[in-house]
Amino acid sequence: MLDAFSKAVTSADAGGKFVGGADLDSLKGFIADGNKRLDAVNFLASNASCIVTDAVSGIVCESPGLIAPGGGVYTNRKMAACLRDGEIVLRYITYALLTGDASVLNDRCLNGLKETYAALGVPAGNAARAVSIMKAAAVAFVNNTASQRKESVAQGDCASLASEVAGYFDTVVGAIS
Ligand SMILES: CCC1=C(C)/C(=C/C2=NC(=C\c3[nH]c(/C=C4\NC(=O)[C@H](C)[C@H]4CC)c(C)c3CCC(=O)O)/C(CCC(=O)O)=C2C)NC1=O
Repeated sequence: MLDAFSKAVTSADAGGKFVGGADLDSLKGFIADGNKRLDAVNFLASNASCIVTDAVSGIVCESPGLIAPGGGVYTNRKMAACLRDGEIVLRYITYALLTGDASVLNDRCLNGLKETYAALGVPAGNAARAVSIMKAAAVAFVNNTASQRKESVAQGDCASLASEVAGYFDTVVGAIS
């Protein structure tokens, strides 16, 4: 597992260099924005079931064949597996957001997922679409613009955290597409 700090050490050591300059500046920024980051993680974690169920019902609305016989979430067992996968992906994304590093997401969640989906006949396009709906919701939660679920928190600029989290969702889409 690599986080923003250990990554700076690993890359400095690889070059036999001290940690300094731009590396330290980016870690300073990481700490300065720490409370915002923790709030963002908390907003996503505490709204996880809302984010996931909304995305899965979204793909079913868009592609009703998913719940017809033979469809990707036809039968309760498959629907449950799909909702669970959404929760798993979101959980690993919150780990990445917490640490500022996608390696745990890549190593423990995405590694081999495309092949697993192909082997089981999970429709990759619909799965990617669900992830992008979750992305839109997550960005709204991080920016605290989710209209029905505003958090009372000091207002601040969370644009860079929002684009960071968006990037993790893009990583997931890229890995399963
Ligand atoms: C380490 C982290 C981890 C991941 C990432 C994971 C994913 C994962 N998703 C699976 C299945 C599945 N995943 C889905 C998901 C979907 N079907 C759709 O049509 C939708 C597009 C989509 C939801 C958005 C479904 C339906 C299955 C069951 C497929 C089947 O058994 O026929 C399976 C096969 C085993 C099982 O059914 O539990 C794995 C391993 N498991 C893990 O432990």
